[in-house]
Amino acid sequence: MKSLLLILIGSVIFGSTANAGMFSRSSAPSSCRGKSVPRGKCAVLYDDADCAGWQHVVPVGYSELSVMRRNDAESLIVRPGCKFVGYDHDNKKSVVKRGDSVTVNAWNDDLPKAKNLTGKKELEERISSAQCNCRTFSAEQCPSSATVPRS
Ligand SMILES: [Ca+2]
Ligand SMILES: [Ca+2]
Repeated sequence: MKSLLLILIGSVIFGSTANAGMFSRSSAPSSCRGKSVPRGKCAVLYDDADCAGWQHVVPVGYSELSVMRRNDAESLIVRPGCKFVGYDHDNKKSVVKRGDSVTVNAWNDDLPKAKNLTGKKELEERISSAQCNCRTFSAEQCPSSATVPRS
């Protein structure tokens, strides 16, 4: 009877650990917690997954990444009320010439959206330019910085 109880407790602990692992993978990347989109800005790109390495602040509107930063970003956070579209190529005038795109949409969110870019389809280490727009405010009107919650 006692050994059965131990097995039961063991499986409960194991089960909850497995769930916690799944949860952290499907929710915001853990090390993005506490990271902020600065006042007046739309999003922040990071060198590595989970908001690690260099960071590049993305303004509202169209912008291009510097030679050092393009084809290198692997995660990002987007201000709530904004939508980020990253493109494979850069071209100020033609959206078509920007090639493949990845969208991270926080348009209807109350909190910043954090995402790891995974694989070719999500333009992992491929983003060269970005179009970032916000719902209710221009760059000048962006409120204070927006922070990913720690829990
Ligand atoms: Ca990188
Ligand atoms: Ca590219």
